[in-house]
Formats: sequence, C-alpha cells, structure tokens
Amino acid sequence: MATTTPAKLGRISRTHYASQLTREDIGFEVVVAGWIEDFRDIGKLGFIMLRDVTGLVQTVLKGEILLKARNIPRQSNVMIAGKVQETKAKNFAVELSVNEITILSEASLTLPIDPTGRVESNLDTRLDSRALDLRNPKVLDIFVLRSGILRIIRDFFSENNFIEVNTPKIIGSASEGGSNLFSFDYFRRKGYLAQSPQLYKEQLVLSLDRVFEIAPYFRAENSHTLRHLNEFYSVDMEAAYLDYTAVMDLVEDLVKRLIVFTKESKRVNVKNPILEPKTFEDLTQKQFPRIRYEDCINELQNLGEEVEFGQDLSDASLKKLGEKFSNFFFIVDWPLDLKPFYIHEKEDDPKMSKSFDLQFGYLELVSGGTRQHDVTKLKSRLELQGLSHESFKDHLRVFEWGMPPHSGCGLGLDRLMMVLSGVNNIRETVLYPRDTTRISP
Ligand code: AMO
Repeated sequence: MATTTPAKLGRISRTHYASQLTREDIGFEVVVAGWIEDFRDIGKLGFIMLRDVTGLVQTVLKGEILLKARNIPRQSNVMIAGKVQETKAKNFAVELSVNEITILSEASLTLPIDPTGRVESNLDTRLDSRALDLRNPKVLDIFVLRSGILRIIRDFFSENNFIEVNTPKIIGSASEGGSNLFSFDYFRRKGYLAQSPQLYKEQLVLSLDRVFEIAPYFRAENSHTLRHLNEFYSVDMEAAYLDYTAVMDLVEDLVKRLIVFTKESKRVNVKNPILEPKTFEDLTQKQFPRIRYEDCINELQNLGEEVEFGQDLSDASLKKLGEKFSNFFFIVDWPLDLKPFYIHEKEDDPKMSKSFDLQFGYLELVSGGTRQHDVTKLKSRLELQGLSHESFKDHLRVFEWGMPPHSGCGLGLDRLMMVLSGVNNIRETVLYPRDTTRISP
C-alpha cells in the first residue's frame, strides 16, 4: 500500500512507510524515508536499519552506495530508493535492495541520549532531549496510544450528545478557590492561569446541555511526586439533568472502552497488569465497586489506621484502600465540608455530598459530583469557605437565568495514561512535563 500523501522532496518522493512493505511489494521499486537506527558492515554487503514513525525496514547496500553509507552518522535522516526483495532476516517480511540513498540531514556524531534505548539514560536526561527520545519505539508508543485515547474520548462524548468546548485559560479570578493559582501581570491588573474550567463548564450547560473539554489545568502546587504536575491535562464534562450516579456510569463506560482500545492498540510494551487476561476480563465485564466514604473510614479503622470520620483521606489511607480494592473503584458520598463550594449536599443527609472520586489503587483519577444550582445555597457555601461573592459575581448571575440541575467531573488524562500504559511516573506520559523543577524544554 502506498502512502496516501506522498512526501515529495525534489526528484524523489516517499512511496511507503516502513511498516507498509509486504511480500506483495516484492519486485517493485519503492522509496522510504526515516533515520538510520543501525548500520552493519560485513565487507561486501552493508545493512541499514531504517526507522520511521511506523517501524523498521532492513535495507541492503553494496558497491558505491555502501561506500557512501559508511560515512553517514547513525540517526541521520535519509531517503532510500530500492527494490523490495525476499529476506532471510527473521524479523522482517521483506527487505530493500538499495539503488539510491539521499542524505537529508546528518545527525551529530555525539548525541545526548541513545534513542534506540540500548544505552539507558535517566528520565531527566531523556526529557532534556525529548524530541530525540521519541525515536525510541517504547517512548513513541505511549504518545501514539495517547493520541488514539484522545480520539476515542472525543467519539465517546460526541456519541453521548456532548458538545466540545474551549474555555479561557487566562482568567481574572480563581475557579476552584484556594491558593494554588499562578498569577501574572495582565495589562496593569492581575491575571491567573485557570486551575480548571469548573465555572465555565457549569455556566455552559445553561444553554448547551452537555459539554466536554480536553485542556490543561495549571496549579501552583509544591508537590514533587510521581503523580503531580503543575500543568496537566484534564478531560472535563458537565451535563444538565443528570445526577452524579449517571456521571459515574458514563465515566465507567468510557474507562472500559479505553482499556479495550489500549489492549487492541498493541502499543503497550511493558507488562501491564490491567491487560492480563483475567484482570482485563474482570475490569471490562464487572461493575467498578462504589464504596461510600463512610465505609472506607470503617474499613480503614478495621485495618488499624488512625482516621476519623470527617477527615480527608491521606496518601497513607488511600494506599491502604488501594491494596484492599485494587484496580478501579469509586469512593462516593464524601462529607460536604471536604468538597468544593459547588458540590451539592445529599437531600436526606445534608452533611454529606453527592460526590465521587474514581481511584486506581491509591491514584485518584477522577473527581466529580452533582452541582449546587440553587444560587442562595451556592452563596452561603462560598461564604462558609471564606470566598467572596464579589470574585464570583459573573458566575453567580448565570444561576439566576434558569440554570438546570447538573453534574459533571474532571478526569486527569495524564494519570489515566499512567494506568493505561503501565508506567509509574506521570512525566512518562507528557511530552514536555512541567513540574516544580522543570520549565524547559
Ligand atoms: P480535581 O482537583 O480533583 O477536580 O482534579 C481533577 C483530576 O485531575 C487530576 N489532577 C492532577 N493530575 C496531575 N497533576 C496534578 N497536580 C493533579 N491534580 C489533579 C486528578 C484529579 O482527579 N473541578 C474539579 C472536577 C469536577 O468536579 O468536575 C477538579 O478540578 O486525576
């Protein structure tokens, strides 16, 4: 199969990606383009292993072309024209007998990392050279998977009648309350980077009914851990006329679909426990447990943890719960005091709230709930949390225009990618991570 849009460079143009060459092409002239991953020289013959974004192709060189190839540094970018032929190599269906090699761009002889992964570098060194690091197929796989996951998420929401929206990331006041806001000068006043699209997504259900957004959150949290970043992506959703249990149903359907997609994509190199046949079957067939906050506290106390009803769950508590309820589980009905001002109380037990978190073991992946849409109660919740009506006046007035009851959630995309791709550091799932010590490249 030829590439649909030939990459044309001067006289020659690419006809195939590496992975497209099959036995059906034997005898045909083709052109491939990519970088030299390896060069083996056995005297009269030489072999260039040429890699492109889709995979590897073995090419065979002799005579003048072999002489020329001996001087090209590895990782240089070349275009190779050749004839497809049978191969004795076990890992390839066919190989190319090279007729012409065009050097497009020579790589330096000393590279900061080995993108074949044979010589391992630590993550910081790799992140400093991320563009080159992506030539490592294991690294590339995570980002190809991520791109596919984003596509499935968009399809899922569109099938469920959600409209994709884009809300501002430069804002004039806090969206979540609290102090973890990045601020900067905005034409002689203060501007902030959005902590989340919470207020906008709620306002938008007034007219759009169901919305979702895939966008970065910015948080000035001084948490340098394997699961925190200062800029991270979230999949946010908000829907009118649904309550939090229906939102949990949607989240669960979505996550299950993403697990199936991950398995089918074959982009996960490492042994990921969630893709082991038995676990995969359980995760995709059975309902994720929904455990009330109160029952979590009882469970923790039975396990000897010093935790009282009304307290937030510490990392240590979440680790304990994660050992007990491995994989995905919801913690539902948190005390209202532990939740942001916009979360709705339970009508039959107003100290508790219609809220949930989705956990993967100790890792919090999603947080959401039914929202308070009664403006009087919303105002008193703001006061209780020490937030001024004035800073939220643009938001509060929308609730006087006929706001429907609504619910929603925010899903940490980078954390979900950790689970799907089986890595334990969030930085592996983000191209150019921003944490407390890293702001470039
Ligand atoms: P919350 O603050 O819980 O909820 O954030 C939603 C989800 O985002 C992820 N997350 C993070 N990921 C990486 N680094 C961080 N520093 C980080 N902080 C949070 C988590 C978390 O579950 N407005 C609500 C959502 C809603 O109710 O709709 C909110 O912001 O996976």
